[in-house]
Amino acid sequence: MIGSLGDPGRFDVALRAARDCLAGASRIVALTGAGVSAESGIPTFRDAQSGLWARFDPAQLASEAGFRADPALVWRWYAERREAVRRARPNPGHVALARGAHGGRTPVAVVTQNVDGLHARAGSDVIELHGNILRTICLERCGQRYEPDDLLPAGEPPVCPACGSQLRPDVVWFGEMLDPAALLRAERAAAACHVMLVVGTSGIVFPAAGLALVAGRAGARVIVVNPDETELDGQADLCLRGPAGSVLPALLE
Ligand code: BV8
Ligand code: ZN
Repeated sequence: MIGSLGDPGRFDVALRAARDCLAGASRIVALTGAGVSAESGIPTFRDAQSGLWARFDPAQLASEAGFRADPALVWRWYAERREAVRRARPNPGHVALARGAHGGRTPVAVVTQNVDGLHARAGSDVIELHGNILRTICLERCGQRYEPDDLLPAGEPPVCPACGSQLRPDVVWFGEMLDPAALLRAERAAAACHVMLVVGTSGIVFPAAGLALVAGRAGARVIVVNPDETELDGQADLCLRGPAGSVLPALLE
């Protein structure tokens, strides 16, 4: 069933059906993507290519080969995105997920593809599949690492003070493995949940998008929240076509 905010009658029917799905659920997981942070002013991964970055392919910039080919360019791209993240605040969608379902009595476990840290800032218990853009590590993984508030050495990119290589953002680039422990926790949560909310993701990037399939195959009800169609709509029991910042509070309150 698809309910679109553009068709209030059908949307209300779909929203009520989604709330019925949640009524008996005690294990709820939210798989989120860039769309849940859009209303916090952070361009979605594909939108992030506006302006100066329009002529670059994100999958090319967000890769080790892309970084090694032009470290200064990729470092500046991440520096711009870090500034946007530091200015951003969690929006009502993040807050609704952090509050949980059933008046806050049932927690929602968040598995996110986002690297902006906003779910944690809203108070969610979150698995970050693709790392965190505000953390910095050594390109050669010598062990040198910087937390979000640590002062970084100068340079675009800075030189690693421990081994002389370069520093890079602590995110998972295309072609890189996800942290096996994080992925295993996410797979277990997806396989055990009663309902999976798939929020603000185009469902293009794997293995993250595959978690919706894991949930569905294990018998969970899958509810997509997105203003547009996604690659995961075919696996959903329900699609609520609207922005996370207004749909999630209505769904979870
Ligand atoms: C892996 C961190 C394998 C970096 C990210 C060729 C070579 C190598 C790998 C591959 C290959 N071909 C395919 C692959 C697999 C690849 C992949 O999936 N590629 C895609 C493009 C096909 N995956 C990988 O490479 C992964 N690693 O497979 O390793 C391996 C195996 C063995 C040994 C070694 C390696 C790693 C993937 C992680 C990449 N890193 N991020 C950074 O951020 O800079 S991915 C990045 O893009 C995001 O984190 C996110 O995951 C993804 C963007 O997707 P979305 O979040 O969905 O965002 P998008 O913009 O697409 O959509 C936004 C949605 O929001 C839209 O639907 C929109 O409608 C909606 N929306 C808008 N407004 C709102 C809204 N929704 C709700 N409310 C609103 N208001
Ligand atoms: Zn180093």
